[in-house]
Amino acid sequence: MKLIELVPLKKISDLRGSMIAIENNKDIPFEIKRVYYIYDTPKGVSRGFHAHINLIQLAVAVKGQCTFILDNGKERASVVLERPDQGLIIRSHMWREMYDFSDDCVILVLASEHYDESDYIRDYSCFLDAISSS
Ligand code: T46
Repeated sequence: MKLIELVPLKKISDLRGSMIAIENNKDIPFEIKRVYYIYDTPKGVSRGFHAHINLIQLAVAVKGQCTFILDNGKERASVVLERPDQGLIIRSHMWREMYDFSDDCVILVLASEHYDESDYIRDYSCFLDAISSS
């Protein structure tokens, strides 16, 4: 499985501008149960630093840009999200860190599950233990 899985999102453009529609199980490989967005991130702030046990998500920079680092315990890779027509799939058991948010950055996240704090692994050594025993 590739660390960085980018999904193209079909842009519908006409003289009035552009629109993107995302449908369950069609444009993305899961059913959307939750939507949230991250914005107004102050300069120099980083977010994430956790993995999920079950959750799958799609992250889209609908405005501005930020850098995601994904880490499967063996390799790390980074990607700059900067296009509203491209989504990043973040699978379960994938450590994520987010850096370098532009002032105008808005990250839209579509999630496969409702919010559940018990699904988070917020300690990197616990993450390594979890993947070595899975
Ligand atoms: C992820 C990355 C990309 C809620 O109450 N409901 C929610 O749906 C979410 C996502 C968060 N929260 C609460 C939990 C914390 O008290 O909001 C607070 C901030 O969450 P967190 O520190 O986990 O935020 P990030 O930006 O580090 O991580 C978030 C998501 O939590 C996470 O699943 O993959 O964005």
